[in-house]
Amino acid sequence: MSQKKTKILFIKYHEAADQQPLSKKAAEKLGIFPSLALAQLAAWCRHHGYQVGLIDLHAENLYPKDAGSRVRDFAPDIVALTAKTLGWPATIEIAQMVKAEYPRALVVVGGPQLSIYPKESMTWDCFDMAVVGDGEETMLDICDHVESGSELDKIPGTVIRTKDGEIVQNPSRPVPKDIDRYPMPAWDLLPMNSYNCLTLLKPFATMVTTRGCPWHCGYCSQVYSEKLRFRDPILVVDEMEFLEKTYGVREIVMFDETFTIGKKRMRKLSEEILRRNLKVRFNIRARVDTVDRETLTLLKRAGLRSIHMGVEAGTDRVLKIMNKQITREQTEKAFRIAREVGIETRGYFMVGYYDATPADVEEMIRFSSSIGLDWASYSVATALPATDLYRIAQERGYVDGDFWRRYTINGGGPIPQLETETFTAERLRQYRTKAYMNFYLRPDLIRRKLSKSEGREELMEMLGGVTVLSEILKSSIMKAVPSVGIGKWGTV
Ligand code: B12
Repeated sequence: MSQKKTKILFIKYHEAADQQPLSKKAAEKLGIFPSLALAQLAAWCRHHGYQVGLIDLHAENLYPKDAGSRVRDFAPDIVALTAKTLGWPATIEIAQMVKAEYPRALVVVGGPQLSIYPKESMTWDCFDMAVVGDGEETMLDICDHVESGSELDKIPGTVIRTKDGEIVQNPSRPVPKDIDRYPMPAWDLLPMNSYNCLTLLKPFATMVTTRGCPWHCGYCSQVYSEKLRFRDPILVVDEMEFLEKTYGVREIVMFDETFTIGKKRMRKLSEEILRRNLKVRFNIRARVDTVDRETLTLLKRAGLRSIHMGVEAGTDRVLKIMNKQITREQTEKAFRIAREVGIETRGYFMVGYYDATPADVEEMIRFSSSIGLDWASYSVATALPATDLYRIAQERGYVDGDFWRRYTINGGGPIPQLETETFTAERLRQYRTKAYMNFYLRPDLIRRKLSKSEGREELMEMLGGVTVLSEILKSSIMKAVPSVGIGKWGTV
């Protein structure tokens, strides 16, 4: 394909910009990950002949003010940004920098935040266009319009500001069924050696092999189609092989909310990894009701290093309130199997869901130490937008009206803690500290970790974990964020 003249610069915000006040060192240990959204969109645009560049502010430890000359040097026609709700203020800052440094670029923004508050987000005039939902087809359409110099006001899937300043949302696009059409992320544009996470073998990469989620957990931001779509396992293994051979990647984080859907798919994937004799290890997130001994045994043989599952609560009553659709018994069984198969395990728990009692929280703390986990993460429930939790919190007055809408329009604001009749913010913080202490200061766990540690790397991991944990517990912020979906991946 001949090269087109339109140039697109993708810029990833500095995730630490809106994170809790941890030291730079601790924040880096918690994780600096590639932006799959931007790398994937860059690959797709390049595949269609467009010239692309990518700046990962987080990985390069730059803030928008440091990136002006890079933008001017690249001279983009389009600057493409991504935003999660918590990354919204950081995204605005980049867009404002671009408008100041290189005003002729069209600033396009997409991501979960735009699917929730598309019109409100566009009240910020540093953005020229917002994209709702899956981005590939819409982004390509925008590039084609820019390339041909056509009017940009009627592109499906976008929100625009008209010449009279009116914000108009165009009709949406159908959810793409075949995600195999999209090339793998433009790994060559990413600073692969700058990504970091305490618990991962380096260098590492991340992948997402499915899109959509059919479950409706009450705390999860429902920003995607519930229709599940899968990448062909052979293409997944192609990418794993590429990452191992090209970048020496030692571990891949499979960021799918539920990696283990489809026994046949799991079998095909594992057998293909084994057939190609890949050495790269991987870790996955799963629901406890989607794992079985046969699948985990195969995945383990194929290189599965650890499995993360959302447990969230210690009582079936609270699980029901969360609409998690699992039971304590299923949780015990899933972790027992994982342990017996020899896979490292991590559980995610939530403190302070509405209608949970102190007895429920105490039971969660006890339960989390009783199921043989190697790692546990405890978050204080946060009512993110587009969740049932947020709807209920608004109805009951736990948050002040549509907080996130105001946050969007104001460009940020202190994240509200979910204080209920039962729990003050301080009480929740105490419970979270208690949970961490109770879990990690158990002599049996320390003994088990020391005896299992395969060498220096794992010991360093543990020591690093202690440093980060002590900073988190000292910080006044409870950092939230429920064990998103199936289980959080360990920000806290
Ligand atoms: C990987 C991941 C992370 C990684 C991020 C790595 C990185 N550097 O990007 C880490 C672990 C750091 C992380 C952190 C958090 N995450 Co997160 N994360 C995910 C996860 C599992 C996958 C994201 C991904 O890569 N998907 C694959 C790509 C290809 O899809 P995508 O990002 O959606 O992009 C597509 C479209 O959105 C769109 N698009 C996106 N950007 C753009 C830009 C343009 C220009 C265009 C045109 C289109 C477009 O096109 C893309 C391709 O179709 C999602 C859930 C999910 N299944 O997507 C949650 C999710 C995005 N995270 C979520 C949350 C809540 C968080 C945290 C707040 C959790 C915490 N404990 O702190 C933090 C926020 C950090 C921050 N400050 O931003 C929520 C966001 C909800 C919201 N309202 O914003 C999600 C949706 C989970 C959920 N359902 O609740 N997360």
